[in-house]
Amino acid sequence: MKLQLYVPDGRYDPWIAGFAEALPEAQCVTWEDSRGEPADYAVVWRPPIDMLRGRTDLKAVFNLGAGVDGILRLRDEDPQALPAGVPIVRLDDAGMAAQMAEYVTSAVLRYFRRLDDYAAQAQAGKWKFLKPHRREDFTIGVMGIGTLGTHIARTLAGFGFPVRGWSRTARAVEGVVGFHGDAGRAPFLDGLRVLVNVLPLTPQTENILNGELFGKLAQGAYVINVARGQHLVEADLLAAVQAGQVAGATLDVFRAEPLPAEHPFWQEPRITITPHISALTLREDSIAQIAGKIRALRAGQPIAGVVDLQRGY
Ligand code: OXD
Repeated sequence: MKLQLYVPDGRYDPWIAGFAEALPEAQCVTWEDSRGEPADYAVVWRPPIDMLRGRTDLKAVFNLGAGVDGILRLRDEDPQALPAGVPIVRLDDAGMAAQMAEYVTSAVLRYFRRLDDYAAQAQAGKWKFLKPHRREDFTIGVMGIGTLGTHIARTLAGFGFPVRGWSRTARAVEGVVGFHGDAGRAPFLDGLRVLVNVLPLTPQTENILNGELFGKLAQGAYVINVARGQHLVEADLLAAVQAGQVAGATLDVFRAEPLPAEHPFWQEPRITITPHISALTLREDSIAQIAGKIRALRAGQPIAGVVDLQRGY
């Protein structure tokens, strides 16, 4: 059995060592060293356009992340870029849900407890009480109730916040008020104090965080984007922050990464920037999950995380 790997940073050694341990029966090769050779499985993150085209030798393509846009968007460049009939499998959770819940919760609590305001006061040597927000007025909306979004919504509900969830189709999560589809979008957004985006990136969700949406949130709402930069119309967010409609934002993802030095977000103190770290791919967990799925496939068993190519996630 042959596994062909592609990671954009070219740091293959730990992946090869990990698969050698988790799946000793497999020969693990890099795409660069085995271009043109058949393999049984590809394990990739943001593969190059010519890696998967026509690859009917593959039994499955494993994506080293939760979001599969880096693979599916190859079709925009070349409609034949993906091999017909070969399943694409995303990581489900693999340690990411807990990391994302930590990240989002810390951003929410920082805003809820006014810690940025206190930090600014401390800089100015000012000791001053600020009126606290009321938890019961602090409705948080999570857009995207998949594995990661469900964990985030449950974690926030565990702090006693009123939490709403929005998804394409109806999803029931205990302690979370569910909305779905186009009809559910306006009531979901109405008056939210915090909006958290964890949606998959698809043509339907691109640019979904825009001025029109910000206008439906409560005045002075807070925006957290941990999904993809292409969800956000950056100029609209900047305008909404400058107009006070949005109080601030914590952004982990951007249209261009690394965020260019001249980007206006760097100059806006109400926007907190992190370099796409909200949920790192944990190598050991990912290798264990992929090895388990390969064994299941070889035993003819079903696996979770197979991407619906029409739906786009
Ligand atoms: C992912 C990511 O999709 O890291 O998993 O962005």
